Amino acid sequence: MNSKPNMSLWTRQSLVVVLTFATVVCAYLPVQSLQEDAKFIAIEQDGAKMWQGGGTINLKAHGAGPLTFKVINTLTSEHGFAIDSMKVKEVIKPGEEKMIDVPLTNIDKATSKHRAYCHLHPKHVSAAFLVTMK
Ligand SMILES: [Cu+2]
Repeated sequence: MNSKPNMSLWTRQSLVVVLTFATVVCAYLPVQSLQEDAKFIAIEQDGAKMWQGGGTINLKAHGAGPLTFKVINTLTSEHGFAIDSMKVKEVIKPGEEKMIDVPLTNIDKATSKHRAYCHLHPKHVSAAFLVTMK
């Protein structure tokens, strides 16, 4: 007789724990599964070294967190990775794979066209990409 209400109390408490856990998992999962907003790879094509990648990033769908770029240098010497309109300037070592976070406040909202280029070697081909608000 006594064990029945105790049992249901325990069930309810464990349900609360499970639901809390599920909520926490759901809150963090999209951030983790969405690894990067754009990927850039330094490659050599037809004798020209270039940053390849980009695409279109939708800031409205992205939400409030920083943009995350995955930057990979497949070449045998270091290359610069700079985006003036996002206050990004990094040097990527040969073979290095780097995640770069850009706070939304660093992004120039006056333009939707952005350009990732190598500031170490001006001749290297840049990658153009778009950031939209819709
Ligand atoms: Cu370079």
